[in-house]
Amino acid sequence: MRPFTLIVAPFHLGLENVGVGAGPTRLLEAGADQILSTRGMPAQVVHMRAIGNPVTDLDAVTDLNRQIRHAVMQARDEDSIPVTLAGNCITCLGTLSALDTARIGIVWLDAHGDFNTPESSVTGYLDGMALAAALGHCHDELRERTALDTVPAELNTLLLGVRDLDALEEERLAQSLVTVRPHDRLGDTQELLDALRERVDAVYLHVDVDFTGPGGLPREMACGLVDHIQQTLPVVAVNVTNYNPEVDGGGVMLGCAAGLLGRVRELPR
Ligand SMILES: [Mn+2]
Repeated sequence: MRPFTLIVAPFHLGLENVGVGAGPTRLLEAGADQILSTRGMPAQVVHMRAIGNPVTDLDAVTDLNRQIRHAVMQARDEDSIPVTLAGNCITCLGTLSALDTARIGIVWLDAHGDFNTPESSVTGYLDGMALAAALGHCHDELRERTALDTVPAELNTLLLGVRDLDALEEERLAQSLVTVRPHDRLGDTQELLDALRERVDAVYLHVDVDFTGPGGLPREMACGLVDHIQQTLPVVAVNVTNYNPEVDGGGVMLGCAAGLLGRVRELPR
């Protein structure tokens, strides 16, 4: 059994422990390291540091992604499985830059497409461009500064669980080779995973927790989906993002996020 390294990145853009940046800390308080224990030993926890006086949000994001890249590489050197708790989905760049992206696929669970570019985005929100940036559609400087040199293949990317796409974003996805399945059309997931297994050695699993919970995929189905992914393909790294404890009064989303982490516990070895 391989141990887990829990990489804790409690930031929303440049802000520490604010909004979705508070999610990683809350999950750690809820026992994320215990949930990811191996043979009774909790996961090793590695804390990402705040950047001092970032000039721009992109500087802060770049600094954090470089730290995540280093932590993911170190975990893999130690034959440990890196699981990153982060506020923002754009942290995918840090994790992916530490992996052999020519040989891995991406399974991206999200209520949103994260496939906007600065040109298509209505809001300009960076996280709405995270997958597009990872696949080489925008923010080249972020990828370059994180040393994500080999852009993963669109063809080897599954975007599952979406229910809220912008019109232009939907067009962009339709013109891409990314496979998209809305939350209510996940019936052929196993076939998609089987086909992906023929093309890649392993996958990066990106879990934006907003794909489950109220309005999204029911928690048990979400956990079952994570199980299916891991039963079909080796998962080399996981990011769990976008949990905002400030808008989770009843703790419903905390339960969902902790439940999903518990299923990562069942990674095949
Ligand atoms: Mn999302």
